[in-house]
Amino acid sequence: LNSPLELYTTELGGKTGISPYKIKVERRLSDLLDYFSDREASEEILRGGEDPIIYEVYEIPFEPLEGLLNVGCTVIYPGKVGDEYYFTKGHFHEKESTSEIYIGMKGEGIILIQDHEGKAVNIKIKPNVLVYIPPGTAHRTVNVGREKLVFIAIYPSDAGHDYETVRTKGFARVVLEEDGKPIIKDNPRYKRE
Ligand code: S6P
Ligand code: ZN
Repeated sequence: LNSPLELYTTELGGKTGISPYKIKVERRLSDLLDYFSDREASEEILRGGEDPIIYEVYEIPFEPLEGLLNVGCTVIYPGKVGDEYYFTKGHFHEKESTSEIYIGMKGEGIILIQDHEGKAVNIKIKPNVLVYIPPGTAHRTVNVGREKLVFIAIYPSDAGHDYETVRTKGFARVVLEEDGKPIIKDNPRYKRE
């Protein structure tokens, strides 16, 4: 990890969105089996001997400490499982008071944002758009384009990530391809609290 007392710079752009970075995380279809709506479609792809990369995250993280900011760059590949576009798992922050900033770099996507009651909004992300994600909300990013979706995230290093709520309850909305275009629908499988 970088020392939080030392200044650093990283260059924006290129394949990894930031360079240099410290940590690379890779998420493949097999990591996301509980997340995509069409489980049968997921298993079909895996049975075919493929386990495609869905997204990568390149990070410059600090230890969890109030006042420190982590930077991460997410690269979501273009693609679908059944009719559903590739997306990130999505999460709430464990520390409920923490917010986050996303900055679009490449490609186009939709951020699904919802609170614990399931009140949901969706917002476009693309180059030169900055999105403020308020505290207490789960966020998932969906790549609805034909190229990779690349965006930078800046968030408190002590935010913590609660993946379990989204894994078990799902998101209130899904983004599907219909007639070659993305449409946002209520998720029939969403388990309201
Ligand atoms: C972290 C921030 C992003 C995500 C990344 C991957 O707070 O929201 O860096 O970690 O987009 O998504 P996920 O849901 O797998 O962490
Ligand atoms: Zn987050």
